[in-house]
Amino acid sequence: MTLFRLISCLAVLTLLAMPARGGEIVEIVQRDRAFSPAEVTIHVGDTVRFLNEDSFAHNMLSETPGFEFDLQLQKPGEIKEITFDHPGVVMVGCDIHTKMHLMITVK
Ligand SMILES: [Cu+2]
Repeated sequence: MTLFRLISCLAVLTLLAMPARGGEIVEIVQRDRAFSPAEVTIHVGDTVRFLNEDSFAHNMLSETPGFEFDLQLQKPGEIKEITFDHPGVVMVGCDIHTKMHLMITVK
């Protein structure tokens, strides 16, 4: 076995030994025109799941540069999800209720 192959094998083994990160689902509830919790820290690859417990619709969106999204109209009881694939701090709001604020830190 050449030294290069040995180093390659060691690199692969190191990657395999690293703890898996991401892939978790983190729940955020919308209730009384507010997010609960209003701040959350997640890992790259995690999914934030919004559950609308209000009796009216919401419309989650973010205008944070690099994290822009619009989850469209979310009816009562409806679930919307979004996965974050790179780190940063994301400010999320509601297009209908402009006082709703959520801060997501993606590590
Ligand atoms: Cu709303």
